[in-house]
Amino acid sequence: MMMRAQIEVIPCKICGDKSSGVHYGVITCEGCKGFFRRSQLPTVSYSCSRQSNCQIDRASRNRCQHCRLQKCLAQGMSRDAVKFGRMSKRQRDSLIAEVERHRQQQQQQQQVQGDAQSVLSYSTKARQDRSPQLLQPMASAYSFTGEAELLSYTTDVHPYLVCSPNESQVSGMIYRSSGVSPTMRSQGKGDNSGHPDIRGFDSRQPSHDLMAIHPYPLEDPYSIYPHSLRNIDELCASIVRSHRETNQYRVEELQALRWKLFSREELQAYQSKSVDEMWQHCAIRLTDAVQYVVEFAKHIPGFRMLSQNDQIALLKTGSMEVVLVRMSRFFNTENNTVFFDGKFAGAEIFKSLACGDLITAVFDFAHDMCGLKLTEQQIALFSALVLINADRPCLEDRGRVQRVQRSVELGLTHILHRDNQDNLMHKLYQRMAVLRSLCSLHMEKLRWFSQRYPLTAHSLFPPLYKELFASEAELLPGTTH
Ligand code: HC3
Repeated sequence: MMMRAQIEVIPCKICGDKSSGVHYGVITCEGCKGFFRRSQLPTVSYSCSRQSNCQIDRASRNRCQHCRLQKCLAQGMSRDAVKFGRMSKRQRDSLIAEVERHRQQQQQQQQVQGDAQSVLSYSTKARQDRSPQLLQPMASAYSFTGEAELLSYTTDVHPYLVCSPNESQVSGMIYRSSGVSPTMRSQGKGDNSGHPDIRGFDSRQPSHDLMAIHPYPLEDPYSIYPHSLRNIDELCASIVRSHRETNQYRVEELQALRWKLFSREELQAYQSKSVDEMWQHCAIRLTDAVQYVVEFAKHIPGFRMLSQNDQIALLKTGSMEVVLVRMSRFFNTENNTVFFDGKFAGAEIFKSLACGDLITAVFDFAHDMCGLKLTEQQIALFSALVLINADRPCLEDRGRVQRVQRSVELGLTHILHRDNQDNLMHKLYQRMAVLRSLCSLHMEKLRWFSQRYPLTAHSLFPPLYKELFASEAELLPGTTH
């Protein structure tokens, strides 16, 4: 078991102070451990007197309890984490690797002190070839240093979420956790150890061979998969696990918070923000949510077999859609509120975005999705299908995307059949069309905003946000109108 002293090379995930170990599932200092413990008392409620986006660091951490708690929650601190006790072997191994990386990073920093990390340039060529931010390590949405923000080790966060601060190359990040790159893997090289061999799926079901349940002869879409993933159950289990471990919040946690609503004053604070302030605030929140979707995508079996450009093309068009699917998990249909910034809020909180029709449509969609009463497994497979869509524009190898899409479709069909809900499939295809219309409305608003507030759009939105929506909204320097 790793000594506490070793973990302490990793700074507190909340304020950056010297950490003292894993507390409530996250590596924190003693101060933030004690703060979180106190914040969980039933009588405690915090509010922010500013815009709920206070900087939390060693010096400022005591200035705003509301924002400090938000950061604790966002990093995954949870009372439940204690109940899970020891980490799994896989998580311990990854924690050891993270400690080693931090140690190397400290050594590098001593050797090359002062080398500022520059934000990767957004040259047109770079943008066309790869999206420097999109598949970057899980950095804070607003990070301009290029420094990867290491994700905490909550006990239910899959180790692959650990990002190495040293890997600045997109390809390094995409393939890091598998240990092999797609070209090596398709030539039968490399081990498949990077692929979780998960039996967590409903073992009562006989393991279906793909061909056994598909009604018509089909080129085996698994031909691009490693031999370890040779049936539909493992495909589903892999996607469900990735979904579970890349959700910002557990449903049980949200249940416990469902009546924690913003006060009138807090709502006022949001509604008195200027349009560009609120857009910047939501852009950061949206980008945070997208980063979890990127991690989810990377562990959909077959996703990493696609070319990097195709992975980026699918994420650019599908990640916002998956955010909206996931939003239904933290939507309370009894009062039409959504969990946002640590409490539940109605559509009115977004008033200063000046996008009333978009917000109404998004809330209606969330409410409608709740009406389908999807299980977490169904949401997981549906999210994967939303992402792996061979009809998306600008794909290099549509056929390969089609093969992966088909296997995910089979997985979703398999799960719905198992749940005796075959009728849901066509409803989910209808929702996919609604998602596309929501995202084109979102792009329309973003074009309006970037013309009305060019400075904010070009220099105050998170780099990842600009990468995500750049092509359609001309948010990147060097793009011509
Ligand atoms: C979609 C949303 C922005 C994202 C908000 C998210 C998904 C962010 C992560 C939170 O954990 C949960 C959450 C709740 C509400 C979501 C917002 C509802 C409306 C708003 C807009 C449609 C997007 C605005 C972003 C913009 C306009 C800056 O691009």
